[in-house]
Amino acid sequence: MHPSKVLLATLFFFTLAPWATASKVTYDGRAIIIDGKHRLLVSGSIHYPRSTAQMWPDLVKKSREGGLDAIETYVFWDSHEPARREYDFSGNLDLIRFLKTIQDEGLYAVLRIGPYVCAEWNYGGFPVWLHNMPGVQMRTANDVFMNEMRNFTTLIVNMVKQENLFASQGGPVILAQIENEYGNVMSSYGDEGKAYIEWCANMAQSLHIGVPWLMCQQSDAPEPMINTCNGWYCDQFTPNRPTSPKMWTENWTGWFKSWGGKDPHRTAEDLAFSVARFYQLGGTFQNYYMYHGGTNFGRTAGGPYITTSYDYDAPLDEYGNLNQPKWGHLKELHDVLHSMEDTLTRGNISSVDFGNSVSGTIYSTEKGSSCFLTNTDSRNDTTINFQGLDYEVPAWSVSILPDCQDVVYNTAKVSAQTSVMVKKKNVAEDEPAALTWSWRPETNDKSILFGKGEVSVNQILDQKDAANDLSDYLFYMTSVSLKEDDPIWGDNMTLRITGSGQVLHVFVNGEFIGSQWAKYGVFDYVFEQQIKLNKGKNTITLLSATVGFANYGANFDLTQAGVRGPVELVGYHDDEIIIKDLSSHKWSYKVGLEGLRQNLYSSDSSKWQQDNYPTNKMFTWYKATFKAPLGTDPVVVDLLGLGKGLAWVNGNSIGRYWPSFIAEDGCSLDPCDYRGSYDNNKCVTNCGKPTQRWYHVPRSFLNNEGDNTLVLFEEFGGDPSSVNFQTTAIGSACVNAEEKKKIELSCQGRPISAIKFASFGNPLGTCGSFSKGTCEASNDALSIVQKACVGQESCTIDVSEDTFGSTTCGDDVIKTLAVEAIC
Ligand SMILES: *[C@@H]1O[C@H](CO)[C@@H](O)[C@H](O)[C@H]1NC(C)=O
Ligand SMILES: *[C@@H]1O[C@H](CO)[C@@H](O)[C@H](O)[C@H]1NC(C)=O
Ligand SMILES: *[C@@H]1O[C@H](CO)[C@@H](O)[C@H](O)[C@H]1NC(C)=O
Ligand SMILES: *[C@@H]1O[C@H](CO)[C@@H](O)[C@H](O)[C@H]1NC(C)=O
Ligand SMILES: CC(=O)N[C@H]1CO[C@H](CO)[C@@H](O)[C@@H]1O
Repeated sequence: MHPSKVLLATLFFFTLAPWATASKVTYDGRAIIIDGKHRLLVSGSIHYPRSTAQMWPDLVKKSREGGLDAIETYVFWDSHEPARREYDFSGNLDLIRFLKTIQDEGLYAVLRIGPYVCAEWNYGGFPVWLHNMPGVQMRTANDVFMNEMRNFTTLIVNMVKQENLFASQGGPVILAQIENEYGNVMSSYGDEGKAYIEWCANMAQSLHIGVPWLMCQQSDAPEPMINTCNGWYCDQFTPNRPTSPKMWTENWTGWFKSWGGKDPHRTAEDLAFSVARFYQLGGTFQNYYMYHGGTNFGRTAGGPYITTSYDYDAPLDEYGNLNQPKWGHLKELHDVLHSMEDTLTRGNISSVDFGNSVSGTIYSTEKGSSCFLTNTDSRNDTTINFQGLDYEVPAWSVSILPDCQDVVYNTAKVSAQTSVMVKKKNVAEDEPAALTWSWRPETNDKSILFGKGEVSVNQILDQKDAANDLSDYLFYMTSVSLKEDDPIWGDNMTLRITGSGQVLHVFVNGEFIGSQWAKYGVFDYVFEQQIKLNKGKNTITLLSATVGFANYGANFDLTQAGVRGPVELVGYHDDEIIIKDLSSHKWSYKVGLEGLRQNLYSSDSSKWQQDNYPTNKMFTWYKATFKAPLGTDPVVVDLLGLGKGLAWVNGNSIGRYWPSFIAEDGCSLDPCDYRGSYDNNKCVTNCGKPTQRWYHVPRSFLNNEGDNTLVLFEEFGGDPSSVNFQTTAIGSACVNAEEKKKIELSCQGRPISAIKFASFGNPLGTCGSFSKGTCEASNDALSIVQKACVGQESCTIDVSEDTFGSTTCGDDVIKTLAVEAIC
């Protein structure tokens, strides 16, 4: 088409679309019905603030190409309303732009407003000012809370309505959600909880959005809310009314990571098994949580202790690259399921039990039948006879037979490519090998350590109350006067802080005496250290650093953050223990840090020192300029050598960093076995290595021409000398597929440069270590694959004797093709 015609066609489409295509979304006991058609829908979660607006089109496009029908997102109240009635919908908080990106790609959207969202997001998405409103009680029948929740929910609904984005207006939003997993915690709220959930339902209904509302994990969801399932597996789930379809709003594609935690990994085989099984047993809508996890920029990570990376082992990795083979294996499954949409959403269902954990399900309509065969045994492969034919059903797998004869897909047989991602320096030749650093201490003003705060009360405060979430850092300061005849006086005196904060740094009379932080899920530690006090007045200063507020559990919002106390002096007198409790002394509070107040991360202050920078020095700011890595591949910064702190690139926060936190033990040496029930402790990796070493720097944060600035606030002390920027991209691609499959090899937009290995027969090994088996095809597989692929961005190969010639393997061997391609 002529370019001007493309433009005309595009204009035509966008002008007409909003009012030309209003859709009616309803449901019955089988499925969501859109414009009279029963739909089998596959959805995936992408949280817009966990990437950048510049990344959205590519993420949504890759989602559509992966076979998704819909994108699901939460709405993040604390980010949108950082101060009461002050709103932010700019940059990656532009919800409307995100929904329009979904619409432009032709996908549906599921809008989970919450506004409580959990999501490993700071404070579950609640703004901390809400916690500080007088009389508020969260998530229960409380007027202050309900008024704020209605106010925000209405605001969001009105914004979406104004842009005609509900399906009833011709927009992409087919479903919305109010509250979130309340059923899990409701019993803790008693009758008030029941009244609250009724109120939620009525409030949502009163907003007249013209599409159905969902409530996930809410077994008593009031009519007409649809109750849905969240979990690793939802095949056994039944909605609370026969008139509601079986829907799965959160199918965990992997898991999140905590500081000190291991890297979670859910295999493509097991994830596909859980999805196929759900659709086999009558499910018609499922959502991947997450399809793209992304990054917790700024201070958005919840927890406490959720890492900055929210990769989630999702089908699209943190940077937006395809996570292969997961993405491709699921795409094939989605394509097969969609081809059976009519039969699965309308057909009569019957089931067959073959014994030995093998069962079948047959869906039939007047037009034909589709079948599933499942083996839920976690060890034994089984062969069964079904309608006169023998079928081998591997352990822990589902076979799909769209015509009830040919197995088109088996969840345990992966023919999608495995991609090996590599990091490269990709810098211009004239770039120096190491960055040049300038630095400055956090503050030269020691007065802060001597008790000069902003407010004082005779009690130890929750950090949320005292700092209102304006910073991770809060100083708690008090003084204690001792006379020589004080019974506690002596050489053997300790300062004991029980129920400590997440991270605690302690100063006595302005001198640092020690730090401690929660490790491996144990948040209630006791800090105790010998101290020397002066006669007369002494100051005790505690610097507490939070690493995300709690986001889950009954009354999670009341979990105290920061120093909890008691704070005590412990002394000994004539072998007797004497305890002086300082908890109700006058405590003075100051929100830190000075460098944050001065915007050191963005301003061009002249106070940076150019001389030799210090290493392993607490509370130090570092700054360096750098050139953006060449090309367009995603960029990461390697922060190995540093302790803990905050990082900014050109004034944009890339999150908290903590490479010195080593992931705990507990990785198995055995290869990961997809068979058997998954949970987040299975198939973990990265034990004994930094929990997170690389941090995402979105391309849109960088200037391609000229200089960029990296600023670090180092809290623990570290050495920035080896900090460097790298790009991350696919390095090689492997397939290992059975015959009769058509496989595709792709270097994701760059040419395949070489084929390192190819063999058709019974090759051995895994990606990176393939070797020839005992039998092989007569033609040279390597040169066939080279001819088809080298120089191409992608190539397709028919895995058959037609392509590779006959083999000496014998009929009882299932022949496979193994290929390793270099990108
Ligand atoms: C939200 O509250 C403000 C007052 O704080 C009010 O002006 C506004 O109309 C309310 N919005 C809705 C949708 O109720
Ligand atoms: C399901 O079975 C009933 C009873 O045999 C039949 O009337 C109906 O047409 C069937 N439905 C479909 C979609 O084939
Ligand atoms: C597998 O088959 C064997 C032999 O029939 C049986 O004893 C065993 O319980 C089955 N299941 C597992 C998980 O091994
Ligand atoms: C302090 O005194 C206690 C009680 O007598 C004793 O157990 C402890 O070892 C002493 N510590 C030091 C460092 O002297
Ligand atoms: C009950 C439960 O485990 N809920 C979790 C569901 O998954 C989300 C996302 O990972 C978590 O935030 C919830 O805690």
